[in-house]
Amino acid sequence: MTAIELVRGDITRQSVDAIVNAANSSLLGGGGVDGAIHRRGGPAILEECRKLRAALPHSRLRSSGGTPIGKGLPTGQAVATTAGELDARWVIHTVGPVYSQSEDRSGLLASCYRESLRVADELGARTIAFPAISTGIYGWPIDDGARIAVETVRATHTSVEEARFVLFDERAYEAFAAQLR
Ligand code: AR6
Repeated sequence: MTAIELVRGDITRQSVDAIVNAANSSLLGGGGVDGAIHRRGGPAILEECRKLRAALPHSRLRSSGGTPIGKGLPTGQAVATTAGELDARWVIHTVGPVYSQSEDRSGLLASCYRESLRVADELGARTIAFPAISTGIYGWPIDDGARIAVETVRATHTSVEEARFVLFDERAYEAFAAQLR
């Protein structure tokens, strides 16, 4: 069984086998966790992201601004790159769904956690650090985001021994702690 741990802090400071990035379909970087990971991890991560992206099929998705993203990783999927200068072996990039009040996208959010663990298993990672995917720029309410995160990791069969949720602020930490109680 996977042990679940909660840490309040910065995910780029974690020492684990794999750090999960809350990326976007372009895999070319962004703000939030994504920006922090590329900043601290250095250019090797972006270089591998570009190569992975080139091998992806063209996506019909558009960015939130309406621009076609071209080649892209579909929402809910995950891919791995080097962790560059981070204290980890891999970064697993996953694309969370943008929160919608009119459409239930919770299956896609659960898929991010499940697919990240599947990729971690393929790599042989034993420890993994997750951010609260989609709960920042993508607008997912933190209590619901925490519920989906904890339920999905608990329900996923994996060889990962420790899953650490790294929460940036007290509010997010409390939301996850409530799910573990
Ligand atoms: N360590 C841990 N958690 C963090 C950190 C950090 N260094 N920085 C922010 N958080 P977000 P999303 C928290 O916005 O909602 C990017 O532009 C934050 O408080 O990083 O999935 C991508 O390129 C929040 O609770 O990811 C995409 O375009 C959580 O991490 C888009 O943002 C996730 O916030 C993805 O949006």
